[in-house]
Amino acid sequence: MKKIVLLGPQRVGKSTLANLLEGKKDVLVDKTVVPEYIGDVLDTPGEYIEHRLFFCRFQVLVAEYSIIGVVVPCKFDNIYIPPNFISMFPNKKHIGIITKTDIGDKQDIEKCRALLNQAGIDECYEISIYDPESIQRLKNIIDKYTNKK
Ligand SMILES: Nc1nc2c(ncn2[C@@H]2O[C@H](COP(=O)(O)OP(=O)(O)O)[C@@H](O)[C@H]2O)c(=O)[nH]1
Ligand SMILES: [Mg+2]
Repeated sequence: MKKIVLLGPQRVGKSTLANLLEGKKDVLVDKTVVPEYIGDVLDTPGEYIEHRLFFCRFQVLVAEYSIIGVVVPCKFDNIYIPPNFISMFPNKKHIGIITKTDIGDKQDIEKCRALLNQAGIDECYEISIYDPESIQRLKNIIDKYTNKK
């Protein structure tokens, strides 16, 4: 099994994170238009969670991955994730990833946690690309759940 699929709205930092998780720093990411396989990480376009049309496609894509990571940014205005969305994937480990914590405060993070909880995800991790320790912590969690280094 590969490690993790990153799923979340557009511009939340999925592609940047996918590269960092695979040890690739300073990669300039463009808008993701198709699913991209980056080592053991699968990076998906925002449309995969924003439009129901893509849900079935996503269900096929995740088959060979252990974890689904739902990514939301610390500060957001208008993000909708269907309630209990994650129940569509009963056999996967689910984690929430709150990005861009460098531009938010505790209240913003609580709002993210509430959004992720509503989507059916209890376990959440906070990261910022400017805080290498936060990325390492997330890497360790992913390795723990996949028994892979
Ligand atoms: N401040 C801040 N910006 C970030 C962080 N992670 C990503 N970004 C920026 O957010 C923008 C969108 O990132 P991208 O990885 O393309 O998002 P995606 O559409 O979800 O794949 C880019 O300008 C990134 O540099 C972070 O932790 N903090
Ligand atoms: Mg992207």
